[in-house]
Amino acid sequence: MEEGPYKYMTDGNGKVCRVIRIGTRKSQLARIQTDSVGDKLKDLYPHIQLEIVAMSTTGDKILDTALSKIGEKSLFTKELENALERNEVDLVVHSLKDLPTTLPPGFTIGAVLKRESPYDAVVLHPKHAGKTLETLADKSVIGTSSLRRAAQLKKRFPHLEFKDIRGNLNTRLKKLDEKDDFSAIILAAAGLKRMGWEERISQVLEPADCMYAVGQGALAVEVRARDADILEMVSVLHDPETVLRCIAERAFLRHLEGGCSVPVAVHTEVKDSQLYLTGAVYSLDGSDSLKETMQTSVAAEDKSQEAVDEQVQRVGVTASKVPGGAQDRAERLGVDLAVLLLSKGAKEILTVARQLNDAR
Ligand code: DPM
Repeated sequence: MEEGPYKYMTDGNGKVCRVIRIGTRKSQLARIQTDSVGDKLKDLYPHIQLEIVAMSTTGDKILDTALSKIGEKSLFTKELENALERNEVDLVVHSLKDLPTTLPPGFTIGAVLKRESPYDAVVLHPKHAGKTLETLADKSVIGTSSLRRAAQLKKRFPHLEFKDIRGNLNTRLKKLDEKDDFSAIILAAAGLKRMGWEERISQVLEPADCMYAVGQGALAVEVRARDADILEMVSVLHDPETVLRCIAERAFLRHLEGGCSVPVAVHTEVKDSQLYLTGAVYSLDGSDSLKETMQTSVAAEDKSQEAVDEQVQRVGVTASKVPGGAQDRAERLGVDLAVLLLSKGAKEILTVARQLNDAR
């Protein structure tokens, strides 16, 4: 048997095989997301042994504070990364939108899976069935602790009020249904679908009402950057179009120096080999905002012209099977759009938003 920090097991035929351990948060959504990636790996590699290791993270423990107020950037990821570092797990499944745009050294995103709906959805208190944000009564209270959602929706629906709501999806739906505090809550459509609660979606928000968060709706697999075997194994899970969109979105957010605590929103689309990125920043009440769109070609280029460097990470993502030139252009697009918004005053808007949010 090979020496090393890994765990091995003997299968029914006396053959020694490596056990692949997947780390996950304990919430039901995290378990569902992890199982779906585990099932895909099982289909692709029927001989591997999978083991799921569940743990709590800071983000799961601090339930009474809005996410945007807890200074820590890697709220949902730190404990899982510690376990990766100590070889207690070999890969970790996250919602891409919870992963900081700069990962700690030694880690990389080895797969970004095909994106589900990236849009936000309205879930109504049952007594308001049939209503929309537009038709809810004046001063109806909407639950969200996302500065991004609140900023856009305050501007668009000035008759509504917005209050923080925390906890995992189960807790939030319970708070909505069993109390009278909220008329509706806003959640990512992708999470609701994965939980099997699609029928609770009464309205999917159009980009004109609410643009989504960077990486929203996509799952990411984080691994040790030096673990070539695991990187190779998970690399087949990459969805090329999702990878290019998310590299552009993450490059945009990183260059703006935004985290999960600033009102930044995006929209991306690939059409006829063109990648379109719309990005926006908002003041907390949405009254001040900047929004621009740029595009770039993501056509697969002539191989001979392409500098192949399999080790390059772009905004934390390693995707050696996706054309490197297209990845470079996607990253450049995100940076260029951020530069454009910064030249128009994005920094001032975000600085004020951060200060006001900290003072809340
Ligand atoms: C981040 C935000 C939220 C999560 C901020 C934002 C929502 C917080 C809130 C960065 N992470 O979106 O502007 O509403 O108080 C989260 C969810 C999912 C991943 C739940 C949700 C599931 C969807 C996905 C929490 N992270 O947004 O409804 O995989 O993208």
